[in-house]
Amino acid sequence: MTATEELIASAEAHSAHNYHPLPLVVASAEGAWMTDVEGRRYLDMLAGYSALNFGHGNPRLIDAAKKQLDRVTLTSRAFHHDRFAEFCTRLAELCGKEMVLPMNTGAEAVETAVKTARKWGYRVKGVPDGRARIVVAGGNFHGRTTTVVSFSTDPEARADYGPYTPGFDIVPYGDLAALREAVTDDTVAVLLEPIQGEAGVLVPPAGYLPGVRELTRERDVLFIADEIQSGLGRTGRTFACEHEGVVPDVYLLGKALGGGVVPVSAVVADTDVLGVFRPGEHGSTFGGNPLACAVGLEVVAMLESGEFQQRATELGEHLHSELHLLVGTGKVTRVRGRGLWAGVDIDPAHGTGREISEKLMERGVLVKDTHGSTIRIAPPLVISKEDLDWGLDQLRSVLA
Ligand code: IF1
Repeated sequence: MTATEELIASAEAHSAHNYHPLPLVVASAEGAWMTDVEGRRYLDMLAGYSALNFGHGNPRLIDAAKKQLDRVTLTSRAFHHDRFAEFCTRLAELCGKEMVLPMNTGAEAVETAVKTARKWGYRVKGVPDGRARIVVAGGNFHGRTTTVVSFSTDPEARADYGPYTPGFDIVPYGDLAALREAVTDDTVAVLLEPIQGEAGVLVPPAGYLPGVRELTRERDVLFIADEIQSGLGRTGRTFACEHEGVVPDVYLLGKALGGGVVPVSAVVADTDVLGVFRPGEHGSTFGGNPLACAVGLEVVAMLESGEFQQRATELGEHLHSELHLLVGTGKVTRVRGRGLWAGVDIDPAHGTGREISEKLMERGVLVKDTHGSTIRIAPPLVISKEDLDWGLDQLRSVLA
């Protein structure tokens, strides 16, 4: 057996089979490239589902982490630490909001938002106790906790995990009329991904997000934007909502906020919303820890310059124009997305998304399939134009 085969067999014997990874074993990585245990190199066109927007081993982020490792890594929120205030202040500023509630994973940020919206509904909006409802979209992906999968429409993510948490109404994504119908006096929030990731990088019709903004304002309902995957530079802007000139009441951030180094997530909103919490009512052992704040602060500093958003815009235009040429040849049936983020529907004659991903892997390019014959392309924003072109060459070869 090769080292790869041995490590995969051992992983399969001793870990739950809740994933089906591509058959390579990564040993190291730098920038947009990963190296496996056999010394083969791969271009990373997934970037940890956008957790690695700034690339593997980004020197600024590694440096920030190393410096903090030598000082203090964890205090718990029982004590203040000296990286907390600056992280929260600068992140709030980046979002144009007043307050941050730091957590660790994306799912925890979503859970926190659900609690925030319900508490806000009872304490501020005046919804009768126990009646708060949250409207979400079909095809959503917001995480894997029991409450979050309660409002998933994906049987794979949801089945067998009941009893489910009540209080959610599901409407078709992109359908403003359906949303208007679903909102009642008991609705406390509308929770949406501004671009749906797992659904295949689905961009809603123009005018949808502004329509949601207008409706939620009219009906005194919080607009919660899950920017955990779409945010922090991926689409060419700091937030995907910006493309439509929309400012939600609540931003949910995760993935890239931890710089690909540590899990860092956050709920960001104004004081009239996040001010509902009192000591003891919500929290986390690791949320806002010194290492997380040090890395998160460096991420915020990197985004303040706008250089990564600019890169995503320029390289994104290139990526999408190249992919659209493939639509012209009929090998690709549809391309969706924004910035350095694309959902590519391959003509099923070329195989499933998984088969395409395996063929790309053999050529040294790593992507992730989603439903059917769709692959997702989301390289680190630091990828060079040459590497991006090389990756696209490999896709063309696989489809040749
Ligand atoms: C897995 C997808 C990506 C997310 C949005 C919250 C979370 C996610 C918009 C939860 C997480 C992940 C998790 C990963 C696969 C993945 C994914 F295919 F399922 F949709 F990225 F494309 N909101 N997305 O996309 O964040 O708790 O994981 O930190 O294997 O579950 P988390």
